[in-house]
Amino acid sequence: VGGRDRVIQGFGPPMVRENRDNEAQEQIDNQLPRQEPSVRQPKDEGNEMNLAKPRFIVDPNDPIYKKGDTTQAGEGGKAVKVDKNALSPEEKQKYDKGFQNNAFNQYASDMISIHRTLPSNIDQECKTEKYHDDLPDTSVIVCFHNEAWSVLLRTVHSVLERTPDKLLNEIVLVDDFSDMEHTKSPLEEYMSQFPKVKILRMEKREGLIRARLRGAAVAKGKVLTYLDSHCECMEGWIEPLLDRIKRDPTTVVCPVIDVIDDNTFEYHYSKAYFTNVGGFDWSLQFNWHGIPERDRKSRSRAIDPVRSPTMAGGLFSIDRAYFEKLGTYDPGFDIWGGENLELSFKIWMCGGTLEIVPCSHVGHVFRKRSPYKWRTGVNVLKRNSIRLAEVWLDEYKQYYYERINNQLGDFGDISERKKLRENLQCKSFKWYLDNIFPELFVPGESIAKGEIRNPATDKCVDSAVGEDIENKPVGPYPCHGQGGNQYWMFSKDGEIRRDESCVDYAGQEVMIFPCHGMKGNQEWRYSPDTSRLQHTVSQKCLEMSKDGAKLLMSPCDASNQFQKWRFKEYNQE
Ligand code: UD2
Ligand code: MN
Repeated sequence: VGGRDRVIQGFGPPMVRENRDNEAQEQIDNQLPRQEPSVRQPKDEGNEMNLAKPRFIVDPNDPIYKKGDTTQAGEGGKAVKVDKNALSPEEKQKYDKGFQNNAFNQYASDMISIHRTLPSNIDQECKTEKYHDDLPDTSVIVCFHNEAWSVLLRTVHSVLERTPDKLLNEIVLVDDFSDMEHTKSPLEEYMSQFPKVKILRMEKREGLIRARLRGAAVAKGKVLTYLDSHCECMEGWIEPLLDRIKRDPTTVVCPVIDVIDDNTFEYHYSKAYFTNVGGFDWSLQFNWHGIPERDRKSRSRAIDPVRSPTMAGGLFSIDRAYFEKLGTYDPGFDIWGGENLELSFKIWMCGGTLEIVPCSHVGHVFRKRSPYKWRTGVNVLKRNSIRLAEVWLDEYKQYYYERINNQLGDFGDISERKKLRENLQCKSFKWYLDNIFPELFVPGESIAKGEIRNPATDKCVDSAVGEDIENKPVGPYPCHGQGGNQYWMFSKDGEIRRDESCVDYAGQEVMIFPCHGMKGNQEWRYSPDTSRLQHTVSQKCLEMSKDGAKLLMSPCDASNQFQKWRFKEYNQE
């Protein structure tokens, strides 16, 4: 593997050309293909390295290349607010295009220096923390598919400028078959100034998981550190991570991922006290939650590393040999998703530890949508998740399959991955749930599950759940039999829930609210004989409006067919 990879080292000596070559620079600005200048000498085999002098590098007038101007937009991690309506029609177009191409505000990013400073109000205790003085070095691997120029460069510079030289072995930029022009020769020329930066090109679109594997295959550092291509590392980000690995190479560590606003590029530093850890739900989606009670108790300081059941996926450091021992990632994972849980489960189940280190901070631009193309005709994320469930979830995989209505489709061959788990002699998923993530609600403990149907109208209780969904009314929707937003669990405590979200009635509308476990407005009673769903506190019953458009709460009435509900599956005890 990796033999055909083209690792492109910077060609020629580091050289920064200060004089603006207008023509070349304009081409970069417009992201047009670069043309050979007519005066260029014919290629001389064997001597090409010396002839190919960078023609473009830095335009001192372009704000992104400025350094040390504390009055510049975005310095100190501050927000850059662009009033779109005040822009000229041309600029407005640029602004819109930036958002379209990236799903973040490229226009704002292009006003900010790629060397910008970040907030200085960091946790006091982190400033005096001491680390091992013989830390291992790291390769920083950044995979990208069509990343914006200023954003990609800011990622690289934040690593170059904030990682002690002896700890940074190299930066490997893995280009996952981008087609934006600036990712081609301009990127090569620019990076040629920095001998530590290598560019590895994929010959076809691999997706981020295989791209990461190819990066790992060429990396030379003792530790591998992965970052997304829209990050900014804070001063002192790497030492706390490497320190944990130095102490125990089976410890895998994540920095605190600070939010860089997708619109203003404001950097939100998150204090140690607010550190969250990673979890997941039975749709196999990653989520964040507070540090569980038992871990809070065992920690003496907020800045102490904290164990995390899962990782978000994009930003972490791992001992290279340990990553290999764990069988890296499933190379059958395509494009995006699932790999973070695969690695997380594997680390815990096969004897390692996964931690978040509150003194290490890296910002990441969180986006609301994915700006790039996925594969057509296949649900990549679902396929990845099924591979993951088959190999690591044991009998618990059924809970995920119920969510996707048992429609597995073709998920490819997983025999190699099963063999890997066997060879590593990993513990069971039950062990993982009992010991590492006991907070997780397990559907098996519920009395009823599946869709909740009103037979008179064939409509089902339907709602999306999740952090952004709170306080939205629950609606009726024609039953679709696909699980998803119509999949509910009726818990022993009388909750109608999906993962951490509960159906809640506080006297107004029936809403989705985070489960609080205190019964109250989230307690319901159901009897398969009456088929009624009665809210304990208000004594009212859930009712479908006559036109089937709304869910109501009404006085219970045994003869009312609009108050009858059927769970797909009811477990008589
Ligand atoms: C999160 C992770 C991301 C990854 C993903 C699940 C964080 C902050 N981010 O999604 O790293 O674990 O969950 O898979 O934890 N890319 C490619 N080729 C592709 C698609 C993406 O190289 O085909 C690159 C992309 O340019 C980016 C990285 O992979 O640098 C992650 O993609 P994303 O930023 O769209 O994912 P994100 O942050 O929503
Ligand atoms: Mn990302």
